[in-house]
Amino acid sequence: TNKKKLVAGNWKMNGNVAANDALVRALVAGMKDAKCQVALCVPAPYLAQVQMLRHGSPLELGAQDVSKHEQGAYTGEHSAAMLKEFGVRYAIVGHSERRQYHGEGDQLVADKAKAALAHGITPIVCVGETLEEREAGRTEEVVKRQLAAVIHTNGHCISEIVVAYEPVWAIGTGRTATPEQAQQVHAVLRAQLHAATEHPDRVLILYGGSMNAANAASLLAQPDIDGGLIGGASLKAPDFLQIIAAAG
Ligand code: 3PY
Repeated sequence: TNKKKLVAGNWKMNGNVAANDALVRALVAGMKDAKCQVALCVPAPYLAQVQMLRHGSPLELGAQDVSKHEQGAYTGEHSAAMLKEFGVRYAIVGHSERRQYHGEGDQLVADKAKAALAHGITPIVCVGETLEEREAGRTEEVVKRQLAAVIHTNGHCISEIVVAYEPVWAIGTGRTATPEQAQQVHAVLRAQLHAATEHPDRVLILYGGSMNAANAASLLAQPDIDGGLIGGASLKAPDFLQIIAAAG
């Protein structure tokens, strides 16, 4: 497809005011000729800082999570409306680290996506199988179940989401799915979107899981890989800029 790709950095729980300043300035300066869309999903305490640093640049701002609730007694949570006040355009939902370490299930992830959409924030919905599930031949079943919950809860709004396929065994492990392995799953997800919306081609399907400067081009060359969700490599300006260039 010829739509603009999206390269989104996921800083996870990394950064500090000084390092963020240097990194974002280098990115803003280095991505002047970028042809793809670029976003940074930063820890909530740094949203205001990065919003200021990106001012006037096409760099978009993202959060790493969002509450399913509108407001109220939910200590530690932040709402989509709050994120919106800081210029947030994207929010990751259902990253495997949240599914694993914070017990988030498919329905909660779907509800978070809905809360984001209700405030004009694009949810980046993460799906992906564990190594055990892959070895048991259950990859398709798992990712389809995860996406089905989001489709069911969000109805016709589904063409407004971004999907990220992140095989759990490739996250932070340095192991990457081969371009063929990734494409295979992306095609499954695309077919599932086809059945759910008249505009399946609007939905960007990103690959995530140890995508880096060396492997980005071959992954991004696959027909159903519309961009990347980048962990560690998004913390280093030269690496992240190389991935942006590869998404040209
Ligand atoms: C990774 O690249 O490992 C990620 O989890 C990106 O979200």
